[in-house]
Amino acid sequence: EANNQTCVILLISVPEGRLECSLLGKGFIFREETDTSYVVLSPAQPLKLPPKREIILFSYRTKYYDEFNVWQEFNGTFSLYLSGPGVHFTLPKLNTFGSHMCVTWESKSGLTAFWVNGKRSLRKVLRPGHRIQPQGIVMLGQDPDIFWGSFEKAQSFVGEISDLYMWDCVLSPSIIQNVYLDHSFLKGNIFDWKSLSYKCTGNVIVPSKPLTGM
Ligand SMILES: *[C@@H]1O[C@H](CO)[C@@H](O)[C@H](O)[C@H]1NC(C)=O
Ligand SMILES: [Ca+2]
Repeated sequence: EANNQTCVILLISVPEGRLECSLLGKGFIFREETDTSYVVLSPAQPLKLPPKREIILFSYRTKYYDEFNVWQEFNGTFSLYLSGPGVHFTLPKLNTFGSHMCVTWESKSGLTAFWVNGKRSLRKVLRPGHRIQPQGIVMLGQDPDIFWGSFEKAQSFVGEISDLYMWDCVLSPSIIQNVYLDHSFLKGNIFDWKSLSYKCTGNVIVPSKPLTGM
């Protein structure tokens, strides 16, 4: 509870407004389970993309729907949900030395795959023909059950997220492997870690020095 109080004080003392600077070599560190810490990301263009608890990995929510949410479930499977329906994948565990995860979904066919450290899962079909709606909020760290709020501590992310990229098309397998292997690829046209616009709320650390050895 004392920590929560500190968070509130921190919140007040943090100047309003978005930070926009290069995150290259840095990451957002979520230090503890909270229902107050999150990072809101501002896309470079509108989003219109064709342990023993649930963990939200990525959430994009519009007013009434969880448009595009990536979860690690209670049972350890990984899921992508698009405004309701979801598909589930059994994948290698995320590990403490860092894992590279990529999710691809193609609107027309609904083909969905998860990639972990450059290897692709089998593909499944999710909502062929569905369209993701614009004007939502992308959030790391919390799962909003309403627009911009109603978080649950038990679903929060604890750990470190870095190198987030998003494109409005499905990248070829060789490009996805290059993202993992040597970081030489096209700029993310929705999110690009090298020029990300974001705003942290609560207890989220952005180290000032680049991480080494990653
Ligand atoms: C894991 O949990 C999800 C979400 O509750 C469920 O849909 C899926 O069938 C489960 N998978 C296994 C292998 O138990
Ligand atoms: Ca929730």
